[in-house]
Amino acid sequence: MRIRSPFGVLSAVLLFVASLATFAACDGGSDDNKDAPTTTTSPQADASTEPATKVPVTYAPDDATTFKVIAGRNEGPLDVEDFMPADMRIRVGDTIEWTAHGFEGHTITFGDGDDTLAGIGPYLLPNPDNAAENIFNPNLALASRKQGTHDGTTEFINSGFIGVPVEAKYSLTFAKEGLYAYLCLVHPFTMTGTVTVEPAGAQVPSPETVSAIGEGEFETYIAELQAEAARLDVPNTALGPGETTIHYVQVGAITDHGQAALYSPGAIDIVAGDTVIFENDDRNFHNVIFKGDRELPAGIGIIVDPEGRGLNFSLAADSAKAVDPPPEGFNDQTFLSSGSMGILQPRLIWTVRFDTPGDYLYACTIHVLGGMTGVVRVRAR
Ligand SMILES: [Cu+2]
Repeated sequence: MRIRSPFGVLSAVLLFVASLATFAACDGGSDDNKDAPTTTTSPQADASTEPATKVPVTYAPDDATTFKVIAGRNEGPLDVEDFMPADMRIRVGDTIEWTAHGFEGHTITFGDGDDTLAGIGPYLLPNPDNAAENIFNPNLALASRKQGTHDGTTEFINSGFIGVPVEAKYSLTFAKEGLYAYLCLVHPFTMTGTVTVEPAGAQVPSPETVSAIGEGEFETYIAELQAEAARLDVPNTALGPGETTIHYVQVGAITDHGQAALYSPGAIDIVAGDTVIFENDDRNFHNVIFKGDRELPAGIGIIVDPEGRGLNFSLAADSAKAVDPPPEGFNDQTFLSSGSMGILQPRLIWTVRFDTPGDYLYACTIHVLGGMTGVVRVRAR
């Protein structure tokens, strides 16, 4: 889902259904092809933890061990949204500690496929304390009652949102052999993983090897995002009516492992009378808000659970409501909003004509934490 739109509980439900399908597909099997393994220094290299880069494989000590997995990490506007490594092999009594930090929260969620997750309900609910907001369903956003140990039953275990606005860790100890599928409820399209729990004493890669693989994957995935951001950060224009030009701005960018909270190109120089077409055709949702002479409206608020089950987030309904059509005499002092853009959002494309010279600053209120801003500089014809 990414953080869901304040509009469209229906959209959220549809997306939620999609996420359930993703989970079901991954449940009980690790057919999720991550990067193909490359060479390792050991002929016994473990095929279930596939290194993205060359990593020396050593093996875990016999006693109960903690393994660290990266559950999403960002560098500025580039957000890797994946479990690194995604597929783990451990032994009964071992613990996995996930570390999450990004500009969208993550969850580590184990369940019983469709049945348990279907019980969560819709992604978004009206905020009972503030009619101007939606909040995430607490079943999704907050930690489940059951924590600490996965005992092999199919009970729902959820970390709740972690990793935003600050880095957070989450641990589970595995008490029973088996293959356990899990996912991030916020990013089910990229964040799925498996934990294979073998008998105590089995030979599995060491925590150092696991961490090296995870760090290597992070570097690979960041490089992919950098390359995609660079590819998009070039002027993209077409002939418009009369002597004018149409300028395309890509809203957000994705790879198979994450997203870039960027407008591409972030700054454009145009001539009065030109048109800008903003487009977001990906799975994340964004908006384009010209704040004009106002403060940028609040996008997301943080709600601390009074029962200590973590953080929830509110979404200001106003923040992403489209101003349609753009007001007469639109200039750089006028508030104007695309509303929410993306697949399953009210629009993929938003077209704005700029007739008045000025510097038009804009931002995405969903990704202010990622610094998602842009500018259209309009000079006289
Ligand atoms: Cu955004």
